[in-house]
Amino acid sequence: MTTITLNRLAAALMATFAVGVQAQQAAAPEMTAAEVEIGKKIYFERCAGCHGVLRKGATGKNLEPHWSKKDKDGNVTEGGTLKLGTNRLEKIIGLGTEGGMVNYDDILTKEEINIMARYIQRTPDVPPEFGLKDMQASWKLLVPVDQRPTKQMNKVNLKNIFAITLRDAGKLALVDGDTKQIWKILDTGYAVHISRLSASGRYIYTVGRDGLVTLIDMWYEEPKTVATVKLGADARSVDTSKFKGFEDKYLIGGTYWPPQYSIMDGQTLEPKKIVSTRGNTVDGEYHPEPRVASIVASMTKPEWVVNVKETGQIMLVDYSDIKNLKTTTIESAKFLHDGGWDQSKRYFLVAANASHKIAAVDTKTGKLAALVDTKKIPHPGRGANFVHPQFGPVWATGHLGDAAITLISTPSEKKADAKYRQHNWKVVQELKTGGAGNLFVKTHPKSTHLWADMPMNPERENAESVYVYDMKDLNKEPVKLNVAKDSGLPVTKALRRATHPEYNQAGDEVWISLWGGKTDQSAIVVYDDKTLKLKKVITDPAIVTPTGKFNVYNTQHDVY
Ligand code: DHE
Repeated sequence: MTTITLNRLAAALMATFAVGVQAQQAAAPEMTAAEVEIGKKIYFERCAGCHGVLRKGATGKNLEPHWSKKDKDGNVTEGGTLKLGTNRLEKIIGLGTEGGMVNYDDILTKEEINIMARYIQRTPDVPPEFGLKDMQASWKLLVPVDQRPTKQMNKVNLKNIFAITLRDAGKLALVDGDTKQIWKILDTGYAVHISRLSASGRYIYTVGRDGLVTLIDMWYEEPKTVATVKLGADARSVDTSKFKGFEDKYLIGGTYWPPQYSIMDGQTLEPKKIVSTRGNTVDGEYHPEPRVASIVASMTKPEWVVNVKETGQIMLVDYSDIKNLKTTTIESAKFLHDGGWDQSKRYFLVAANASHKIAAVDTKTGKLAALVDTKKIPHPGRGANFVHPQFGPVWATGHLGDAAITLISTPSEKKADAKYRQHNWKVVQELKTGGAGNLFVKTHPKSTHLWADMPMNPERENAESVYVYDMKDLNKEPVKLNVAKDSGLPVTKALRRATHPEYNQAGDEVWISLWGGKTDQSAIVVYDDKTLKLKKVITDPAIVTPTGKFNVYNTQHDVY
């Protein structure tokens, strides 16, 4: 289906609002139809992720034209975009803010910034809904299961393959971790976001921001896309069924728009079910756009943990009978984003980022285990687990809005760890970093190092570097590695953000993406984890804007 059906849906929706919207648009600065189209496209590609399609705000501020914030006496303290006006909005978009909004003056032209400053003073455009029939119409089974290889047809060590997001190319690079050679580059969705592995380790599932899921089979001589399906208009997360007896059976995908999750066949992507996440926030307000953020598959029950951003509700979705779906809904805190398992894989810890909290859910009891206050805007990626010399098992998160890595004590059922129980769910230490703007922390059970990036820091020196902490002595100053300099690549106008440390299967190398401008040369920079010495720079004209990297073994087994 059907651009025609989609357009019909969109037209019907737009007609309903047309009269009211026209009256409200009258207050906004004039725009030509072509400028509105440019605004719509840039808003979707660059802004909707943080501010929401309906612009109600999440990690980013509310951007509705008539929104206002009042103090307890009813005085307006902040106004909507109409109150801010074109000049002020141009400055915010161009230069960014101290609140964490990045500057766009090196990404958008002056004209585009002006268009966006006017566009966001208009009433938000509402994209069409996307139901099961739409999803079924988008589904392409390129190779049926019975026509696929019955055994691995190549000699590659699949466990050490890295699936690397080539963000602005809309492609995925599969790089052989043993030889450091590019194995294959495949087309995926627009601004592809994350990749996850099937329980068997044979299939890679990749999701683009445009909602396109790509299923890649690594058993061929060369990896091949065997199915694709659209989840909706805007998506960030997928995971598979990993519980015993359900390996590779199902895939779940979460969308930002429409706000819902979808269940598919794990080997063909045939759409099976869609469930809406619209509903009430933990504060009791109805929200029309509660987006699905991180999703993770439990290995102790046939369940997925589905984190709903705007409502702050964590859903445990039981997939043992998808016709009669049972869901446990756990109240936590608003604006859930990314997260990972603790060491025991019983607790899932997720950032409620704009609430400055980490929520921990106990997947054994199906209850909230803790809500832990952190510094400003925690952003763990999947976090990092290790044994603290003084406090025992801890899980670490960095922050977008603060120069700190928070270490939270996590429960352990081991007898020897009983002495640490008094600390469980408390912040036991905060490590200082070189500045705010951290996105990902990472370690490995075989390593004594904790790696942290800060690609969103406004200073070039920081954004292009990573910090490495010695977990045996956390009071020691961390080692700062300037990844951009180490790469030996020429300096460019755009920042070359060093991001997303990822270990190889053996846990003795760390791969960092050097994420340059779309037309600049980027690279993957590999360090020896023990010596912290540069080991290899993987660069090629095809390595365009590399960001997330997913080592097959570590992703399959949640090693971090
Ligand atoms: Fe991500 C994970 C959402 C911007 C790289 N990102 C996630 C997850 C969510 C999310 C919900 C968790 C998925 C899961 O585990 O199921 N990301 C968003 C956004 O809404 C946001 C802030 C804005 C947007 O418009 O998308 C955003 N993310 C980015 C980037 O700009 C990054 C740095 C570069 C890129 O590739 O787009 C980026 N996000 C990542 C990566 C992960 C991720 C690499 C997976 C981390 C992991 O180790 O699992």
